[in-house]
Amino acid sequence: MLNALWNDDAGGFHPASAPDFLPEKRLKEVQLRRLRAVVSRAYERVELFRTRLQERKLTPESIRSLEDIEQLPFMVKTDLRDTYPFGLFASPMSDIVRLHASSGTTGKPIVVAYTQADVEVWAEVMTRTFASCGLHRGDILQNAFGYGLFTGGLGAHYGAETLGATVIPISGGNTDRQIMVMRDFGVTALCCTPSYFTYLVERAAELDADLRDMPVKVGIFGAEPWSDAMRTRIEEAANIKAYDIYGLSEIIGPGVASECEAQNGLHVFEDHFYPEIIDPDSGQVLPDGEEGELVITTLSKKAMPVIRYRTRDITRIIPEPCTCGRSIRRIRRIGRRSDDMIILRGVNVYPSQVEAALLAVEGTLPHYQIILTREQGLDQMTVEVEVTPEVFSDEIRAMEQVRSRLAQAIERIIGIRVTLRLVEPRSIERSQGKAKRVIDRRGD
Ligand code: DLL
Repeated sequence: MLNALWNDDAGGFHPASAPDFLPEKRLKEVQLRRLRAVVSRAYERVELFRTRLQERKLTPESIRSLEDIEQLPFMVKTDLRDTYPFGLFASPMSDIVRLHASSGTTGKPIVVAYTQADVEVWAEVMTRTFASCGLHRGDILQNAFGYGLFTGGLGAHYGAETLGATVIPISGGNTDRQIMVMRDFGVTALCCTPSYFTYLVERAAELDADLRDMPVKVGIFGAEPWSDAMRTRIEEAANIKAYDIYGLSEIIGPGVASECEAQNGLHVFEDHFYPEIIDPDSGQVLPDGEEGELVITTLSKKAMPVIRYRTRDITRIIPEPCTCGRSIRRIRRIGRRSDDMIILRGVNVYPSQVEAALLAVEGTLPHYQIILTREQGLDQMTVEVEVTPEVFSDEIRAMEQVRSRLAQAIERIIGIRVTLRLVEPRSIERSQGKAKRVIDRRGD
């Protein structure tokens, strides 16, 4: 399978031979066959799934067409918490070669498992990810996703090695060393969270190093939302092409979907991950093109099949074909989750909207935080944003200009005015992985 992905003569990824380029009819056949197999496996081996199907008087034989998936119950994050640590495993521990865990915000983590076959599928979808971001053998990839229980580091590692690229497994953190390695090892591509990359750029400048003078040409970013405005900032600051990749631990880790050279939506590797978009309130499946919650079914996972998993990520399927020629479906970039909505004076606000507004204004830096408080029963939002040293050290006038532009930009996007606090560079804590953009003090 992997050999089919690699074509030395073509200098890299060979779209026509990849399984996700199967003609639609053939792809649907593969999806149905795999769906039936995964449903049977979960029914036979996972009690929670079997009980839920029995309650609905369903059996694996009820799945006769792809549309029949809509009869199956959803899975949610609490299912993983309630069965902590191993309750959803469909393989004996002797067949499981890897465990990862995701910490989440409260209490116990969720644990996910992989058989050898699962690890191979993961390497394959990550190979496709890197290939569609333009990487090939000969590239030197600095992998600054965290290695450890987080899926980012090892997920990216195996994919890049399988592609034939040279991987530097530096993991997250130790930023000065990252910059030295990037320069001295001739790094051509780097992957990490977008927020960590903005810190790398900043720290490089402090060390009198400019990423624009280095051979790095591609950045592969994911694991947290980042706006198009953030992408523009990143691409300009480092003179790279910045790609968005998406995934989640419950499904496999990174490698569920990836942008291609068109940078216009993420292709879902739908021979392994079957996407649906639902109305988050009614649970009804929505037609392609409509925005809703992304639900994913793993079609080939052995150790921990996950069926109709409600990701909470909001997106839509893009019905039009992609200019890159790949026939697999795309989703819009994920700007928000259904659970990160803030209700402010009756208006729904998402942190990503605030980011887009902030970064559209000159004089701001890509470091900000949203602080939520509750006063007399009403939610209040304060946006803290760093401004450039020039703005900060200038007379009050420059600050006031930026403040008024920011207030207008935010009001234009979310419809209301918020409290703004302009702070000096380096006042907001830098993250080495996922940035903490929202500080919720409403319960304090
Ligand atoms: O973040 C896996 C990953 C690693 C993806 C490296 C990409 C790169 P979790 O820690 O389980 O897994 O977090 C998954 O992060 O449900 C989204 O809400 C968010 N997320 C991941 N990628 C993106 C992205 C990894 N490109 C959760 N854009 C998901 C927006 C993203 N949000």
